[in-house]
Amino acid sequence: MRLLKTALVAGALAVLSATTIASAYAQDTKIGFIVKQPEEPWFQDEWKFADQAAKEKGFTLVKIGAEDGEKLMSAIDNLGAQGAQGFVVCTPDVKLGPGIVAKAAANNLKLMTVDDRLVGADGKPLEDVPHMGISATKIGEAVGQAIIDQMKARGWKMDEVGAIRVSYDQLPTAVDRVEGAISVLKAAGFKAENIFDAPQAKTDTEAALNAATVVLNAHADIKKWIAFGLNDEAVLGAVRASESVGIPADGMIGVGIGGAESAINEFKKPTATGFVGTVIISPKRHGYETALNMYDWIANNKEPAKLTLTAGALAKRDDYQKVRKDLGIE
Ligand code: FCA
Repeated sequence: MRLLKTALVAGALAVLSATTIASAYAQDTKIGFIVKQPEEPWFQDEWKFADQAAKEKGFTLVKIGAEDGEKLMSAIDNLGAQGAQGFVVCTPDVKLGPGIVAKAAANNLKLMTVDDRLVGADGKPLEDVPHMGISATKIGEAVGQAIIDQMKARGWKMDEVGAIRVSYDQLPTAVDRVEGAISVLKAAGFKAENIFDAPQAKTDTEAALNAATVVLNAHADIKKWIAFGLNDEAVLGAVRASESVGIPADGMIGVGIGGAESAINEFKKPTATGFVGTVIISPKRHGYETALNMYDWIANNKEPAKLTLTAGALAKRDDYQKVRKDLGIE
């Protein structure tokens, strides 16, 4: 009998402590941070800075890579099942917009997007979903200007130069970035017929290399090239392609966007390559600030701004360390 009593008490205690744990657990803030390309240094940096926010505020950050729509949808369900209250996402496909919004609502999760803004069935941005992105057109213009300055410094005649537009036109921010560069090039007298589209199947270096190789082979008579695209990886692909067809570094001017490890590794090479610069954007703002915004929304009911656009700063091989430091991302 005594034994039975002890067992009952122990059982009751176990139930009690389980409930206590559960309620403490429910009070905990858990935030998801889902990215489309976890292997890309930019996204690694975003996670790193989001982690910083989590440490400071004491919430749990759940980092998930979702390379396609299916993975993304199950990641959202998973966050719901884990008792998360919200998530920040850079989606693999912006057209999934309405589906993502519905999935978040079904799981009672607050939703904020970063980098790539969701669009509706009509292709227009879903303006109700808070978003932090880069000032894509302006940053593209800075890329175009950096390329013009470099062409001038090398004494190039614009008419002899070919331009590789590494493109990913299904993503609006990618279009804005390359079109920003093109507008500045055209205004400076660069001929539209010398700009060649190199559509990449994915936003990584290999896909850009493949796309740029097609352009270079189709115009083997052109010996001087410039290249731009949505990120550093796109431009690095074009630069690698130019090297593989025998164009020397002084025959290529590539300027990327990002400034994370892909660009830094290139600048660290002992000899300069055709990748001459990058417009550094801030993974700190995109990672730390969005995570903090989401936390404030959950914990303090403070809704994030509907749209925040961040700036960039041009950096080259000789000054990138300083630019990074100035941006607080060392
Ligand atoms: C997009 C690109 C990334 C990065 C980010 C700010 O998501 O794919 O490389 O440039 O915007």
